[in-house]
Amino acid sequence: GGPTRTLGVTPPIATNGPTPREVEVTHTLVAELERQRVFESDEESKVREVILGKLDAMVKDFVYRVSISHGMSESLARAAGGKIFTFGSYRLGVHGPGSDIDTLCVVPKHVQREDFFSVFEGMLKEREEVTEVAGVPTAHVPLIASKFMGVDIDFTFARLALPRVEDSLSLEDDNLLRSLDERDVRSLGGSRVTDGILRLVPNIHVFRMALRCIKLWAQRRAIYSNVMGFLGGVAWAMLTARICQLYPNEAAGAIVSRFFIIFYQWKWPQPVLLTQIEDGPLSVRVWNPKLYPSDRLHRMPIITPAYPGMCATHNVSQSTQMVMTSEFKRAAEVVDRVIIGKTDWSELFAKHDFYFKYKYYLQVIASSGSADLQLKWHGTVESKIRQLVMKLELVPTITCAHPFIKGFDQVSECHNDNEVRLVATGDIPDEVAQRTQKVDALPETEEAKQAAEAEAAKATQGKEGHRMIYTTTFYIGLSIEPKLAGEGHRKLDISYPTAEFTSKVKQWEQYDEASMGIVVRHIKWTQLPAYVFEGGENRVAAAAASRV
Ligand code: 3AT
Ligand code: MN
Ligand code: MN
Repeated sequence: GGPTRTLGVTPPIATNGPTPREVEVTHTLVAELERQRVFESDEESKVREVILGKLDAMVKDFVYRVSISHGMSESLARAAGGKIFTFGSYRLGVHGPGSDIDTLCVVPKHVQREDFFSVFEGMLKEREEVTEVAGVPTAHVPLIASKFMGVDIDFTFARLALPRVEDSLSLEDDNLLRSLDERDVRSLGGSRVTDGILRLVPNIHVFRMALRCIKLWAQRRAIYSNVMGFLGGVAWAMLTARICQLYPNEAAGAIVSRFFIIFYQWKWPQPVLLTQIEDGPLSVRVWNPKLYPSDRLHRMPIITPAYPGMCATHNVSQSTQMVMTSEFKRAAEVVDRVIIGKTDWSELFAKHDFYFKYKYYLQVIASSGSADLQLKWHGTVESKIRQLVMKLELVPTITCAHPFIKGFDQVSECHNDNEVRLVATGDIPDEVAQRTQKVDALPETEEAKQAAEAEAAKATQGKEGHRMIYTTTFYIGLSIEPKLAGEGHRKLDISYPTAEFTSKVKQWEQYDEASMGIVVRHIKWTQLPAYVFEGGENRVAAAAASRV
């Protein structure tokens, strides 16, 4: 072929192709990913294509209907167009069998956001293929979540300053952002960033396979979560893309190996960039640590490649950075052994050992009296855990405050006030434990909410003082500085960060003292409840198994 186009902010490190061994380990990697069921079947991908065809027609019909209601002629209303774009894992080509499809409905300027949440949402509800519809117009990125032919679909919306949206429209041009509403700019961001990443990798197939590996590894090692201060899907994709740029002709197995070595040694806070950060037509700020002190606080900056360039990792703290760095190191060592034939890829994807690692854990228990309330309370508390972690990092004896990526939801049938109090503080008596169940999903739709309410009413009906109490428990592992020789008992004092945190979450506008609880307490490893060792094994059996 001709000269290869250089992608990225530096020239590549090496332009050679893979060695025979690198080709071989790439084959075994693909086989392992298949065994781990990360790919969907051909039939499933056909269904997604059919769905997208139908959705694109629906968006055009939506624009047509709104145009007609504005008194436009039949032909002008048809010409107004409308187009559906995708972003997220489906657009990147790294989605699994259960992934949703993230879509962006782009419409001309006479179609309003209100029309989207009335007309379009109404059209969805009328479709026989649709089983769930839930509009969230007030979210940071407003969306309609739905299920279409059994597949979860997220619809976001952007209104352009154009009279028509044609099928040939590309969202690449920064000038499209001119004179748009802030929410439209944000909604366009998801799609523009994903497309930017795809444009900036030298070989899309290699990038996809490597990213599938990195995503599975990060999920298994419990470091895939933007909210908790680790990295989310977009950040993992950008890191993978950067390694692809540095080794443009390598195979996926080799990309994965370089990925761990390079990011273990990366000189943070040097940012990871896929392209130079550019200025653009808006007055919004672009990431710039020289100009903005708050940007200097980012520990592992990974900058999005579409204008306005932003840091996708502003949630990373000292502790989560430490955890990720040690995971890069472990992974680099495992992959070294894969390459010399001393182990196989499955070891890379071994489950995390979070619940074996620490002597002490913090439990953050959020409780309330209804499933509906608990969904919001769970989210509110979850979004503040990061702040608790950062406060804990300031305690002199704590060297690392490691948050687990998800909370555990449960519901307990309580028979009196004392039981309610015990459940809310995490001291569930055996008797109540027998009336406690894991909650797989708190209700997000009106139907699910009513079903949960009906079930709770059935369990407590006519029984004086009986109530269903919902809890979500988050865990933070604590590394404590070892005692110095001759030093007496070291007391761990977390009262200040804990008090700060509880008062912060209680500032939530919907907080209500009477119906919601928030408790932080520390426990020893031996006090961890059985449910954290998912898979039914008890602590002792799980510990024994992890030592094999
Ligand atoms: P899945 O395969 O769907 O699990 P994904 O990377 O597609 O992986 P999501 O569907 O959750 O993950 O998110 C798709 C994109 O939507 C990623 C990001 O650009 C945007 N996004 C997700 N969550 C939020 C959020 N809370 N706020 C703003 N943007 C978000
Ligand atoms: Mn998705
Ligand atoms: Mn989604």
